[in-house]
Amino acid sequence: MERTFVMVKPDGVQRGLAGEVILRLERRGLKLVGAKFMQVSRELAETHYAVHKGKPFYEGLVRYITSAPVMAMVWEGPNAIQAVRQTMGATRPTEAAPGTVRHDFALEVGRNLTHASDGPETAVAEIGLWFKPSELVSWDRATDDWIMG
Ligand code: DAT
Ligand code: MG
Repeated sequence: MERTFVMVKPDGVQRGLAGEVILRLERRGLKLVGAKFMQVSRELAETHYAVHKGKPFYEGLVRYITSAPVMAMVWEGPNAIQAVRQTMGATRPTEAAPGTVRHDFALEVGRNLTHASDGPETAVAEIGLWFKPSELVSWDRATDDWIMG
């Protein structure tokens, strides 16, 4: 079973779309194993986006992500990383497929609503950065057998 880090960014929270994002991941069959509503510190933002340091959009990205609260989450399921990235859509909302969160609710890359880990290594690193092990809950869901064969 795979886990991935997902965040509803400040624009998503401000626009009342946190529930919409959760709804879509729940309906997909993914299982929530951790969540916290929080204000992101500059230090955490810089660590999370370290790979983008030096790029022209980096400063704006850090300012955006620290500008207001976010909903940080960990979701679990078979191929969770790929499934969540697919549900969120392409980084640029105008390139995201219809039916994806970024297509359906966003217009600009700098306000693209969500973050999701992009691979197994980044998922492990991001989950460890944002959550303590004790903040993650392994639980049996009554519908698991109907979602996973
Ligand atoms: P993703 O969030 O789809 O994993 P990414 O890791 O390439 O995309 O970039 C992280 C975030 O940085 C992205 O969600 C929005 C912002 N970003 C990326 N490219 C950008 C650009 N050319 N201009 C402005 N913001 C950008
Ligand atoms: Mg990324």
